[in-house]
Amino acid sequence: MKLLVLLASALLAGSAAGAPTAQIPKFTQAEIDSGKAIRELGRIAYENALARAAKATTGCTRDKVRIRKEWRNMTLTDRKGYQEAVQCLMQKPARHKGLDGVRTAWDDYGALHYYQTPYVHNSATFLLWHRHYNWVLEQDLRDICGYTGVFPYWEWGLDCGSMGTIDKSPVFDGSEYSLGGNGKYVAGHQAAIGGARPGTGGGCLTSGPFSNFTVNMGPVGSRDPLKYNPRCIKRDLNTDVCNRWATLRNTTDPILNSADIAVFQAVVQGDGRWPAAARVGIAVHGGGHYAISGDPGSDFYFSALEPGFYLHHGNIDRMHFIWQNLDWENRQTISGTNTMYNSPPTPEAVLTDNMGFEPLNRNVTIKQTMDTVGGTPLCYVYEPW
Ligand SMILES: *[C@@H]1O[C@H](CO)[C@@H](O)[C@H](O)[C@H]1NC(C)=O
Ligand SMILES: *[C@@H]1O[C@H](CO)[C@@H](O)[C@H](O)[C@H]1NC(C)=O
Ligand SMILES: *[C@@H]1O[C@H](CO)[C@@H](O)[C@H](O)[C@H]1NC(C)=O
Ligand SMILES: *[C@@H]1O[C@H](CO)[C@@H](O)[C@H](O)[C@H]1NC(C)=O
Ligand SMILES: [Cu+2]
Repeated sequence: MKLLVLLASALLAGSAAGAPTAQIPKFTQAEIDSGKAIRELGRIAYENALARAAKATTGCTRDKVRIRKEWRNMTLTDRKGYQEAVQCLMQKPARHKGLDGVRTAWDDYGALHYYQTPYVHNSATFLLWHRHYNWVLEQDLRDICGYTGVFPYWEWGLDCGSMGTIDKSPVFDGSEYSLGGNGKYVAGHQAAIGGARPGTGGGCLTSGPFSNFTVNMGPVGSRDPLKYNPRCIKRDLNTDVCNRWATLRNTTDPILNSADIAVFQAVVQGDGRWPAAARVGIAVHGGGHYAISGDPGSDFYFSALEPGFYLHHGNIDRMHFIWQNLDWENRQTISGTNTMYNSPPTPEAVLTDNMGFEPLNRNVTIKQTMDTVGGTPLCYVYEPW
C-alpha cells in the first residue's frame, strides 16, 4: 500500500526524484537567462500564496497581505521613505543593554546577528531565521520610524550578467532614492572573495545616503567585537562576483532543481556537504553579499549593519517563498540541526524549536515562520518584478 502511494506520487510528480511538479512549466536556457522563467515562477508562487490567504477567515486574510516589491518597482516615495526610515532607526535608542558598541536601534541588529550567527547559518534555520529577522526590521521601521511603505527585495541578477552592472543599480547608484553609492575607489585593493576581480570601490562612502552613517562595532576578528569601534561604512561594489554567483540563472537554478529543502538550502548557501552545492562555490547567498562587499558588508557576523543586507536577504527569502509555493503541500519542512555545519553536533531541529530575536522582538518557533501568509505573525507575499 505504502509503495503504491509512493509510486503514484512519483508518477504525479514527473519522473525521477527532483523532477518538477506538474505545475512547473518547462523553460529553455534562454528563458532562464533572461529572467522570463523566474518571473513566471514568481507569478505562480505569488498567486498560490494569495489563494491561501483568500481562504483564511482570521489572521492573515487577503486584505491584510503586504506586497513586497523589487526595489525598482517601488515608488520613488517609498524608496526614499524606506531609506530615511533606516536612517531614523540609526538615531533611536538601543534595546540591548550594557553593550559598549550598541549605540542605536540599528546597532541592535548587528548584535543580534552576531550572537545568532553560529546557529542560523548552514543549519536548519538559515532560511527561516533570516525570514523572520527581515520581518522584525519591517516592524521596527513601521513602529519606531513610521514607515508605512512597501518592504523591498533586491534581485541581484537585474544588475549583472547581460542585464547591467551593480554600479548602475538603482539600489546603489548613490541617488536620494538609493541605499547610497559605492565606496571611494582604493587603488590596488583585492576582492573580498578569492578568484574574483576587485570591485570598483573599497573605501568609505563619500556622498549620498548613509555617507554619514557610523559603523559602531566589529569587525568580527577584533579582540572584543562588541566594543565601540566607530568608523565609516565602506563598500566595494563588484559586478564580477554577481556575474559568477548571482545572475538570473543562478537564482532560477536552485528553484527549478532542488527536490527537497536539504538540497535547496545547500545550493543557496554553497554548503559543500552536499555534492550539488559543492559545484556552486559561494552560491547566491555569498554572491549577493560580496557583490556589495566592504565593511561591514563582507563581515560574516556584522554584515547585518550594512543597509543592503535586508534587500539581499529579501531576495533569498523570495527564492525560498517561490520554491515553497510551487509545491506548497510538500515544502513546509526543515532539515539539519541548530548549529552551523552541525558543529558542535546537536540533535536534528524540530518545528517546535525556538528561534531567538530578543530584545528586538518576541522569539518564535520555527513553525511560526514557515508560511509567509500564515499569520503567526507573517502576512506578506513577494510580487514578481
Ligand atoms: C553629512 O553630515 C554633514 C555634516 O554634518 C552634512 O553637511 C551632510 O549633509 C550630511 N550628509 C548626509 C547625506 O546626510
Ligand atoms: C551563474 O550563472 C552564470 C550565467 O548567468 C554562469 O556562467 C555561472 O556558471 C553560474 N554560476 C553558478 C555557480 O552556477
Ligand atoms: C529567546 O531566545 C533566546 C535565544 O535562543 C533564549 O536565550 C531566550 O531565553 C528566549 N526567551 C524566551 C522568553 O523564551
Ligand atoms: C517592475 O519594473 C519593471 C521595469 O523596471 C517593469 O518592466 C515591470 O513591469 C514592473 N513590474 C511590476 C509588477 O510592476
Ligand atoms: Cu546571516
